[in-house]
Amino acid sequence: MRKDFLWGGATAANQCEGGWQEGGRGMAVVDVIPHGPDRMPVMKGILDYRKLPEESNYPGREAIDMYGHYKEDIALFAEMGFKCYRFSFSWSRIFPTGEEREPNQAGLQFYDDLVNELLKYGIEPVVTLCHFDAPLHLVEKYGSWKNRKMIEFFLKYCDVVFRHFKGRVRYWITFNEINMLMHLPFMGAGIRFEEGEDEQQVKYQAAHHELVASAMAVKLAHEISLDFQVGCMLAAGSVYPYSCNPMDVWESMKKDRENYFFIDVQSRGEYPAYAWKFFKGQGIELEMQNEDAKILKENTVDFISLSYYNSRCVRTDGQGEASGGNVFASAKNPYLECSQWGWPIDPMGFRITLNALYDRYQKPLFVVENGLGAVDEPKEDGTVCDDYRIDYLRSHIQAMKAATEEDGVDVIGYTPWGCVDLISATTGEMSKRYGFIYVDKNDDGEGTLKRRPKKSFGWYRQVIASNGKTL
Ligand code: BGP
Repeated sequence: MRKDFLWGGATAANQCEGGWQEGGRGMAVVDVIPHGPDRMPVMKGILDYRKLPEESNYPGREAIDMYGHYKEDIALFAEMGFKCYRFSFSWSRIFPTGEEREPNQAGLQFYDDLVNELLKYGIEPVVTLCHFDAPLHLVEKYGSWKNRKMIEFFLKYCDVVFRHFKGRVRYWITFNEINMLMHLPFMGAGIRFEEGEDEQQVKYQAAHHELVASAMAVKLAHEISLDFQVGCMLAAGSVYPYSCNPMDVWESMKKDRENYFFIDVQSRGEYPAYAWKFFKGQGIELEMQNEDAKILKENTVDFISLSYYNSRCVRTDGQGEASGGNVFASAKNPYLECSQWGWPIDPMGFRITLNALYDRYQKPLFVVENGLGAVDEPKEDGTVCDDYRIDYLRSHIQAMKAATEEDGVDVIGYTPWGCVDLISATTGEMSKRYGFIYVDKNDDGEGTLKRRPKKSFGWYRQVIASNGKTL
């Protein structure tokens, strides 16, 4: 591993920060995504949150209250030896409606304090600008990313934070899992479908706006500081053909392209040929402005960040079971075990995915999410013996090491997801835990919010101390 390898952990404001009404913060889409059976339809943009029952439970509003606990959490990250910490700014904490001319000072102050706390311990901040939390006002008034005006609002926000944190924050990620827009449009991009709307058309038009916004953010960042490194972010995981039937192989290639599409634009600077043909075949017509092609071409990303939880698999014979995994449909792969949530566990798939991305783009890769969501059962004395999590992480780090040391892939860092337990994005549960640090809170929102290191905490500390040698 590189000497300066960025070991750390990752979270996002929408799932850990809470404090939804503190310091003048405005509402964001996460505040209206409930726990329970309505969650998926709301996240998909097919159920309007305004029609939900009054008593709905919104777990993101308090989450694990990192807003009130950040010092304690960062001290624990420092104890593990984190070199970096990936987190996100809540856009509506800085621009409560998204339309203000000036930023909310209390919001900026919160991130000032948080960033300074990290720097105090020598932890490099890695900031995601938008992680599933478009300001709700922009959703209501403009239809969120359906509308080109979002680019302007996003850039105003970027401009403020780039200038404000210049010299303190070096790594920026524009949109978390940009391809999630295709699967969970409301959560990913604040998109809710109106009756009669062509969903594909709406999603790809919104994607175009995000892609232009992302490229313009890269441009702005580079104008403000030559030291800034700006990355895109992909929910990754290679798609395997179920068999060597060429139809399965072809299908897997098409499925991979649905995701690569975004990174092809952000990394190579233009829409790939297959995308134009796809749009034509589907009757999708994108509204673009004259300068868009130039903006995309001239402002590609500096690095590619990714989440990897599992590989996927496709078959075209219509047989077999489906398998779970980060909202992407997949055929069940008989060679793999699954997590308690049915997500396949595939460390070799991690090596394959890293190689595939590096072969395609030849840009540094930053693994900003990976991990096992599992139920933890604290013993009577409160300790959590999460050997299953250690096994998962060990095997994935081994795969990443093989990709770098044996295959030559350039990986610059690794930040396991949910380094402190937080709210699950897909299910809204607290019981789907990823952390090295246990947080006392249950799915009904009860608990003291007390933090406590798990067994994996000490294990990860020695992984970092040995730069990945002691696993
Ligand atoms: C990714 C998201 C994260 C995170 C993770 C785990 O898609 O970027 O926000 O939540 O998946 O998913 P879940 O929380 O559903 O287990």
